[in-house]
Amino acid sequence: MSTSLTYFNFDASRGLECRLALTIAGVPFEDVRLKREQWPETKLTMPYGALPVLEIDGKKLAQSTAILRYLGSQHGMHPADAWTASQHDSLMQSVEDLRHKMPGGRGMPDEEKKEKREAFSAGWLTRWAATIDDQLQGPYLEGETLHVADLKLYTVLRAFMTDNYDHIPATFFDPWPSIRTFYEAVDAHEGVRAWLDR
Ligand SMILES: N[C@@H](CCC(=O)N[C@@H](CS)C(=O)NCC(=O)O)C(=O)O
Repeated sequence: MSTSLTYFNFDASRGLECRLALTIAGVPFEDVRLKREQWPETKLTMPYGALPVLEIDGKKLAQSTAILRYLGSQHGMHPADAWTASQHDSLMQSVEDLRHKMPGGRGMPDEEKKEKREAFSAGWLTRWAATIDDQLQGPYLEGETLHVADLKLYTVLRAFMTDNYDHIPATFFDPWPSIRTFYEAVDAHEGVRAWLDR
């Protein structure tokens, strides 16, 4: 069986969470990293014209959450119980909401970005954090067992914790200690470290 994961040449966002899932599931895969200049032409060949795309024996699967669910179901990293699985899906979808709602696209003047991000963090993001905090059994979402939903949540939190967003401090999640505990536990997971420190 030949497996590849195509994404851009950086370890973050939707590409990182899928690479982590493949690595931790123990699936050998080709880590295809596109250069920006390769994208316009490659985009035409990808379902929905976006990345990441998982390819197994010539068959393509797009959409990061679908990729994670597939890998999780195949490798014991997505709950077998339908209700619990749906709770994980719901959380993963909320991570996608966060990515889409984060204000401050390329070219936005800094003053406007500051105003929008401060309002976003005081409002939508605060509510999101409280909702996530409520669900974490500790250290991971479902206790001691790592699931693909943990990898998606970790990946989005990592961008905040590593000070990736202007005007939202890396300490933003400090009022929710279980989020910090969660983040540190996934960050220290041997499979996550093996990938990030390689
Ligand atoms: N809903 C999709 C979103 C995919 C997406 O927007 N990917 C970005 C990179 S993270 C992308 O391909 N951007 C380039 C483009 O849309 O042309 C998913 O979850 O995979």
